[in-house]
Amino acid sequence: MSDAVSYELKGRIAVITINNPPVNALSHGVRKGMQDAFNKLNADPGADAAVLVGGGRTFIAGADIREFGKPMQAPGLHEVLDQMEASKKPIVAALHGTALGGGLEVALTCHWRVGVASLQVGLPEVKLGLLPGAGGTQRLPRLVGPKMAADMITTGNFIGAKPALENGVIDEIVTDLVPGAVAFAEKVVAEKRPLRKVSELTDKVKNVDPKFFEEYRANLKKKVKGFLAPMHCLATVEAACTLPFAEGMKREAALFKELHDHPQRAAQIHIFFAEREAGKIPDIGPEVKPKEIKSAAVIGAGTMGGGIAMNFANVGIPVKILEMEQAALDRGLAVIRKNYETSVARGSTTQATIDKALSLISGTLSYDEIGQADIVIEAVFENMDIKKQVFGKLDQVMKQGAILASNTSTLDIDEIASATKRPEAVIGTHFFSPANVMRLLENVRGKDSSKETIATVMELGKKIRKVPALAGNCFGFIGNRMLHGYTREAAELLLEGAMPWDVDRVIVEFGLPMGPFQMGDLAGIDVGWRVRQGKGTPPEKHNRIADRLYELGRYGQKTQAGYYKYDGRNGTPDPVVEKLIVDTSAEFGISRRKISDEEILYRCMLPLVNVGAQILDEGIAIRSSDIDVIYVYGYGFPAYRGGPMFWAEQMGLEKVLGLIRKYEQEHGSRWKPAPLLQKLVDEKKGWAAAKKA
Ligand code: T1G
Repeated sequence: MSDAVSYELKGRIAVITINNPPVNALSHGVRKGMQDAFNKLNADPGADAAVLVGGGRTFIAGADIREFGKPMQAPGLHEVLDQMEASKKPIVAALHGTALGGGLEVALTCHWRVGVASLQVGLPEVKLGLLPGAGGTQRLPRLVGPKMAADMITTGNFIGAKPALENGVIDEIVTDLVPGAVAFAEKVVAEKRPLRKVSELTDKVKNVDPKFFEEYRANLKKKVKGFLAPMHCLATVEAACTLPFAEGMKREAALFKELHDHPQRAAQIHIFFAEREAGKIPDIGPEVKPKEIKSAAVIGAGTMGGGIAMNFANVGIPVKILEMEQAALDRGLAVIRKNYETSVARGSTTQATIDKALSLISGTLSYDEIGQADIVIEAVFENMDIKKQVFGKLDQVMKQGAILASNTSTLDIDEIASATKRPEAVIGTHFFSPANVMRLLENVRGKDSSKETIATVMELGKKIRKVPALAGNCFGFIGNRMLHGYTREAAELLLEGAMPWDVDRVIVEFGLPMGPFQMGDLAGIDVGWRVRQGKGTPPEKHNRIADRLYELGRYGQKTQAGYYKYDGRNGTPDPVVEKLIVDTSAEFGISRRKISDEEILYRCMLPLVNVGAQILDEGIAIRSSDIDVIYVYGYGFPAYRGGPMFWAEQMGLEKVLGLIRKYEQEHGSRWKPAPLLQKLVDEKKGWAAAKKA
């Protein structure tokens, strides 16, 4: 047998074990080993049945994602599955950990399935821009019916052992996996049960009302937002309910190929691996042990403080929120309770779950009551003096060994740390609003942040179900520093001829949840104005329109007027703003021109890439894929475009540089290309070549 697959008899049951750590992906070696094992089973007079099990922490977690886009080596998965289904001897899948994608498809091809209580099963291919391509779309509906199959396949969400048992995905929950599965197989043999092939089941897929798919498709259309895969997934489930199995399999294969060959697949797989890569810090090895965070404190019960506290409570970590006044504390705790109640009302969580979380959140007005927390996160007003005061106080009250973190979104971590005698324990933990929802955690290392402090907040990020990425210390770190170029160009485009609703339409069509002016109206035009005042620099031409809106008291959604006029949250173009913009151009002697959608897109997106290249060159970002993770999980950049750096590389860095040079000629030095971009183009290399050692 091959190293990846072993075959061992337990009594008259052959136990076939997959060993391909870390997640037993269906690599070529595993497929070949399975083929050999099942050949051996059917030729083995000493075996009446087989149990298929995964070695280590999980059953098969899918096809080997690294093999996509490369020529597939034989045997292919279909060949192995056909061989398994044709087996003359019963095969029982023994499931633990996460049986996902091709792994669940292998299990669905077995004649029976048992699992342990902690099992998770799912078909998450849609998250990779794909669909289940090994029969999952035809077999799962035959077990659970079209509704549940469509829900699981179009979302990629996992289900636990209990719903899996209740819906027939597994036949039994066993306490001890292999002995339980062997006993189940022996029962099947003893009872001479006929081999049950899921592909032959029809009850749940016949006479399905076509209206079901019409309605499901209409609802799904509202949710997919530019992602191609979900609709293809639904079409395959429909095929399972309208075509014979073999025809349905052909439909699945055809739709799978369409997705496999589409650029979205490469982009979403890039983000899958980028998310995992972002957690690895080159100069921090496994010898650096993260501290365990068993308790937390948050300074400030505002929008960010409240959201940050919820993250800790949601994973069972008690958190204490400190405020200066009782009224502010009460307000903050009330907002948290309301957010939880909204989630229950929406059905995204249960009353029991939020009761537990709320029981872990408490408030205080005294610094003395937070000193024993393992980590404290400061989320007060974005002002250096206030932050240094807070950190000076934290330095006095926090126990030695505690992590002192700041949720600052732009300010200098080293200067904040200078207010303490323990800069090694100070670090930035930049959450994104709403902090209990947005998945990104941009951690910011200061020059004195210790490796242990960094390792701790990177590990914590995963624990509170965020996607952690590490940035170096500079104004605005990675995300906000890049954003400046994007918003600057958007403002310039208004002076030159575009309207806010033109720019926002192009950006939303590109795949972001909103454009820069809708974002400005949501964040508050007054907030932007105050930040500019705070800088104390002379007013700039490109901010004139925003300053005018501020002077007119148009702060955005909160005043029901900003770049748009509002009816609740619904913004519509406003002739008042149109006139204000045209007048401002005239004031600067700018003759307005028609600006193409393509120019709008490039003028807004390419500053992200150019500044991204500069950030990479400075080592503020460890790798370009970290920048992609930050933009996808923090700024709503569509995952099906892979993030700004991946998008640029797909477009071709030479073309990108050409466009930047063109805009430099037309609009001046703010478009000066990053030297790294020039260097990579000269050397005909990609971002990977820029990675610091
Ligand atoms: N292929 C290759 N590598 C994989 C992998 C896979 N399927 N799954 C995980 N890894 C690597 C991962 O990159 C990381 O590597 C390490 O394993 C640990 O992963 C035909 C088309 C299983 C829930 O989409 O969701 O089947 O960084 O850090 O947090 O229909 O991994 O250590 O070098 O994520 O404990 C469908 C993908 C494939 C599941 C474990 N399957 N994996 O989470 O560990 S498409 C999936 C996950 C398919 C068929 C189709 C998670 C996990 P490294 P990790 P984790």
